[in-house]
Amino acid sequence: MNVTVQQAADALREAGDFLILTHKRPDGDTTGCAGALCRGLRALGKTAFVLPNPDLTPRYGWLLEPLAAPEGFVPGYVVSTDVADTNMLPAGAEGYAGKVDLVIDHHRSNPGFGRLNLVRPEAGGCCEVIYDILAALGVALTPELAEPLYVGVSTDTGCFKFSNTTVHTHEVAAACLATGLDCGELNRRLFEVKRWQRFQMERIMVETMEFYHDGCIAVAQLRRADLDRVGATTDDLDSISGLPRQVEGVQAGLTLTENKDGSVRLSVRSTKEVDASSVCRKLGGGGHLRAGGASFPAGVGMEEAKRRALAATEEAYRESGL
Ligand SMILES: [Mn+2]
Repeated sequence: MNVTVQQAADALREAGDFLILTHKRPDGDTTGCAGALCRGLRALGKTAFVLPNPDLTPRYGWLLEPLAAPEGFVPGYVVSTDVADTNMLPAGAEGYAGKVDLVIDHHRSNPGFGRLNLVRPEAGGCCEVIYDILAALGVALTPELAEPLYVGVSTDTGCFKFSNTTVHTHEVAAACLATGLDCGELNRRLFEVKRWQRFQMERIMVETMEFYHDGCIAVAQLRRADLDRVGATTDDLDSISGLPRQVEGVQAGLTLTENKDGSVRLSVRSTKEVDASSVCRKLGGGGHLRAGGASFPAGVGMEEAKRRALAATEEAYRESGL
C-alpha cells in the first residue's frame, strides 16, 4: 500500500523497536537516511537500531557505527531506506525481504516491496523524504540529525549540481545549515579530498575509455588487476562512474568494474537524452533517470559485459528515436 508522508509518520509513531535497513554497497544517502531516521526515532523515546551492513566502508561508516543493532535484537518494526528493491538488501538482510513494514525510497524502479510504501521519485536524495517524515513527527532538527541528512542530500545530488536537485533539496540543506553545520568542511571531505589511489584510478579510466554512437556513449573499464595494483578500495571508487559523462558530447557514460568474485558491475550516468534506469532495467538492474546500475554474474567477463551494456544502450537510443 502506498502511503503519504503523514501516514508514514503516523505508522512510525504507533510502532516501536525499530530496525532500519540500508542497501548493498551503501552510499551517503542510504547511510544518511538510516542515521537520521534512527536518531530521530530515538529523540521520540523509541528504541531504534540500524542493521549492520557488511559492505559499509570508512567513508560513510562513521554515520552508522554507533547505531548498530546488537546481536539478537528482535525488531518490532522494519524500515528500509533508499533500498530500490529486495535484491539490493545486503548480505545478512535477505531474511527481511518479505518482512519490511515501511519502505522509504526515491527510486522510480521501486516495486513497492513493503507493507507500506513511501516512494518519491522526485526527491533528489531519499534523505529529503526522511526530513519530511521527521518534520511530520515533530522532531526538532539538531546538529546530530542535520549531519547525516546533509550527507545524504549533498552526495545524491553531486553537491547540488545534478538535475535531480530541486527547491526542496535546497530547503533541506538550508535547514541543516541553520543548525550550525560546517558545510564547507563537510563538502571538502566529501567532494574535494581524494586519496592518491583515486587519482590513479581516474587515470586508468581515462586510458581505457572508448567511444561509440558518434561519441555519445563512453565506456570505461576498471579491471581487478588495475584496482589491486594501485591498491584502490571501494571508497576510492565512490562516484567515479560520473567521470565518462564529463567528456564533452557524452550522453551515456558506462563504467564497468570487475569485482573480486569475477562478477562485473555496470554503472550508467546519462544526460537528458538517455534514460539510465531503462538501460539498466534491460540488464536486470534499475535506478534513476540519470543514474542506474546492473550486475553481471561471474563467468560473463568484462568483454561480454561491455557488449551487453553497449547493446542495451543502443536499444535505448533506438526506442527514443535518437
Ligand atoms: Mn539515494
